[in-house]
Amino acid sequence: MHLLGDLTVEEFLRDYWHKKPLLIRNAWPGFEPLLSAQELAGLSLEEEIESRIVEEQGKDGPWSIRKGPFSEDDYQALPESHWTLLVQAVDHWIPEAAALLEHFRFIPGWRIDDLMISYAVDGGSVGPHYDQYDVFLLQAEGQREWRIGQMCGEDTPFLKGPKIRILENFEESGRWVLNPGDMLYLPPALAHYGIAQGECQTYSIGFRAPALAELAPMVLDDVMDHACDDQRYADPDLAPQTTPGLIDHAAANRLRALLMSAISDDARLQSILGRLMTEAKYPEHLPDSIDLPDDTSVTTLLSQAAVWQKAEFARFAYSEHPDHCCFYALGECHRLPPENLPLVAELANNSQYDSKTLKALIAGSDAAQLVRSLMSRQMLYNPEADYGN
Ligand SMILES: [Mn+2]
Repeated sequence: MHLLGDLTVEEFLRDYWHKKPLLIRNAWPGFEPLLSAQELAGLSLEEEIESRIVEEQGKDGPWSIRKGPFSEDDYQALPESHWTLLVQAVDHWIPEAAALLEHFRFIPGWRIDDLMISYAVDGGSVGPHYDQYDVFLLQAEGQREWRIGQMCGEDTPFLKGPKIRILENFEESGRWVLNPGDMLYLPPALAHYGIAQGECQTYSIGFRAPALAELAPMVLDDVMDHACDDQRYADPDLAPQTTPGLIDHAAANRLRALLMSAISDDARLQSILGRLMTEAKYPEHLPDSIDLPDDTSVTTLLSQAAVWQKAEFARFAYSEHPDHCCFYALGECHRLPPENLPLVAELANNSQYDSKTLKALIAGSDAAQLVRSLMSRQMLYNPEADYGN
């Protein structure tokens, strides 16, 4: 099943992805919510689960936001209308929610951020705003009206009072009421405003695009690690100077050439993306490592289950190079011989693994060591076993 209605994946990527909004009626025919409103509220009582409640008229003024964990009393005290509960990264806690994200693998998996579920009572909204992320908004239960507005940017003004970013101006350019199974795709920076019509649940499938400010320190570290003393500003093209104090554009071009040569290696840039994009979303909530018996081979350990599952908290990626391949997990790069490419591809392109397939792909000690380490750090688990996730 693909979720793009009449469009092919190629057409969607060419005409809409990262460019313009798209409404897909009945994208997921017969969609049933994974959790009831009560179960979702239950998640928001948990310490380690990131949740927020937004009230249009709260104690601290319009568009007030509170962070979870919440209590039963918090819910008792809420008004009958005009509030929204947002629960982040539901895919980390509910395997069925992680499985839902698999339907969005027509976008690189390492671009996926999480599944956020929003439950709203009648009139509930988080206000007119924009995000830096691409997002698919899948209507899971009830109805929500979505209005879309203008493209925003750095200079777009926000209301001064609220702690959440609410646009000062919203220039409506379209509106639709979404029913269960309908889906709206929004590119980054497009203003949008969703308002619940009665109780409803909306699933937001968000995609991360790393900011230059996040990437720059990693790029700098990489440049510093590889810099040699003979990589210097060089001016063999120097022309006679009548203004010896001037730093001219030719100087800027020479510096640019030096910097470009320092970041020209694809493998190093792939490693930066691989490490950044597989970092844990909640590093403080990683499970403890488990001790695996030293005298038991990894293939014997894998024989304990017919199927192994990628942990919901884990993000895997890989890259392919002439003389090696890399596997990325938890922000680390594991460098392996080129013959292990089929193994790292299997791990990163899927989220469930046939035990026989994995065993057949483990060739050599580096591969065995990698899989053992994924098992011991609980990034691979046996879904049948009760220690599970
Ligand atoms: Mn949004």
